[in-house]
Amino acid sequence: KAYEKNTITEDGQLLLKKAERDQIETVWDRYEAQLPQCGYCEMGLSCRVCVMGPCRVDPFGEGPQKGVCGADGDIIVARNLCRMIAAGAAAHSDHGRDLVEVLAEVAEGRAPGYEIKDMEKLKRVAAEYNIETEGKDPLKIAGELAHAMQEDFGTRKKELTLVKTAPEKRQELWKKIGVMPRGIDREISETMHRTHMGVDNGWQSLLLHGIRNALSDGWGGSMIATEVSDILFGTPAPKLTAANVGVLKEDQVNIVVHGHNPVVSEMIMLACQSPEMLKLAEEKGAKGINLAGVCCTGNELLMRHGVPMAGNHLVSELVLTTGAVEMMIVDYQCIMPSMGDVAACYHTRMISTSDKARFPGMTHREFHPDNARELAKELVTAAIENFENRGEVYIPVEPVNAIGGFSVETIVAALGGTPQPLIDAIAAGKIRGAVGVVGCNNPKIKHDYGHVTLTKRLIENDILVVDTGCAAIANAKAGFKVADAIEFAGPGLKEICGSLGIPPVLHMGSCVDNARILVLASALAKAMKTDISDLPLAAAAPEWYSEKAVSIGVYTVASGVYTVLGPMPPITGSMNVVRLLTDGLNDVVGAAFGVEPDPEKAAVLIRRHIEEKRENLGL
Ligand code: BF8
Ligand code: SF4
Repeated sequence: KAYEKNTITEDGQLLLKKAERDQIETVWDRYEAQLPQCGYCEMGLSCRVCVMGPCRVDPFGEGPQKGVCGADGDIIVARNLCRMIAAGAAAHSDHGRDLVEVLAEVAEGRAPGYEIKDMEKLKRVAAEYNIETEGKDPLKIAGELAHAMQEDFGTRKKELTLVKTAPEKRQELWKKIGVMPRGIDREISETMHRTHMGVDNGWQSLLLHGIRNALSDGWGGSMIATEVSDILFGTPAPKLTAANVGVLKEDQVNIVVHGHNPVVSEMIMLACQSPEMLKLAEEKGAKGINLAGVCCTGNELLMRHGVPMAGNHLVSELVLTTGAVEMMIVDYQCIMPSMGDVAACYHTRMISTSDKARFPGMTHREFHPDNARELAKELVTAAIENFENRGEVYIPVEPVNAIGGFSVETIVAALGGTPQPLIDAIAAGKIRGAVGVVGCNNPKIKHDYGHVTLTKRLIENDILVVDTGCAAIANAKAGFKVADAIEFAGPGLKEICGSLGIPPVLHMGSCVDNARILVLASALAKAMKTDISDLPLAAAAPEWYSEKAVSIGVYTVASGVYTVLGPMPPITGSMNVVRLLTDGLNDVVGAAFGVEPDPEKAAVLIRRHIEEKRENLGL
């Protein structure tokens, strides 16, 4: 087999060969076994919302045009899309809630090992919630903030608190069109209600609520997740790190964390650093304990501590085929249910940790704020003890260096305390604009090809790239995140990044950290006294797969940013929905979606868009 068709990465190709030798079934094998995938589902035209169905609408106009209840293609497509938004918003926001609960436990002194790491941020966020901070005990502030944030989740019948950090024009627009998010859980719940049979059967009104639901994620659940993570674990600052499977070490105990919430991975990291554990590792013949990440919990650790990254979503199974991983510890989201099966072929121990996420072939050890520190030590001890059970180890590549940790605070500090120098560089045309390249991997697109190709084309055309999620990992592996990567950039971007000593591609974190990109866009718009939709910005999700990505895409567009998707969402069964999302939304929120699986062509679409925005601004 030629694995060049599956992935552009060297480690991916070599490990796919190893997987074949070891008779490991991977995500690509299972994808092929599913082909051809259901055309009705691909177009969004199948419905199993109720048990009068399941129903399908014939896209060729010959068979049934309505489901048993009478829903037509427009209604079915819109309903399905809204349910994807709700699931994505729920995933991000429930992750945010878990952090808020830890913050509340810290305030009560019931979470040994967790603490307030960024006092300044605690005060700043508390001030957004109108909490008095002067002379107050930080734990008291933390408790009040946790409580106020919990209110944001519920039925406040007003507005989410952090929405007010958006530009004023944007907030007015959201009010005017009726999409101002009220409560995080409320919007998710209302989506489920509206999409029940016989409730909202206007495809436009459904999609408008879908927008409100997505905004409750971006400016609500995700933003809370990011802010509270910074408060508890520190606001990221640039740190040198490394990426690809070569970060695993043959002579050390390798522990890999996979999933999303730093609540677990931070405790594992602390346990790995304890002298007691290091001593035990040495006793067992290892040179040390090597912690590495996969996916977004990896991004959380990379951003704050420079913990290296073994790989992104599509190579998560392959990381195990190295035979070098003593233990993989997972929490939730994007963890393939096949992981336990793969691990069973090696000595790797698999541990699930969340009360809401179980997996076949894993041992379940539940983390809670009160037991996290002790349990982390116990697990790290077990991982060290597993070192002697290793079989053959295959780590076929050397890691690539990368710099991570570009929080908005850091970027603004690098610019000298205000976004003005960035605005000046954009105005002078040295930087044409900025683009967020975000999202997943998907076996429908050659692994990492979408991210890396698009990013390369953008930076060589003087467009600054900020990235998150699995896109950020792809770009780190491609070598775009070291200061020397300015060699890949056009002359203007090269000059600006060179003088600031930063890479042309800035790692802004995990997927909930797309909220950081919203904050940055908002800061630029405010400094230019305009709305986000006027700026030469765009976003892209070249290899997206998940419901979370649908929610992100929708809140990004609703925030005024043109967004180009790689894989086509399941909406082509309704030309009305397609037209609204790809064009009509321009008149509603000042931005719309594009869909273009070829990243070369996507780059052209984005460059055109950025030049158009520049022209409108008179630049
Ligand atoms: O939240 S980019 S594959 S790991 S969904 Fe998942 Fe997609 Fe990766 Fe992170 Ni985001
Ligand atoms: Fe069929 Fe309507 Fe039930 Fe959907 S809600 S399954 S279209 S009857």
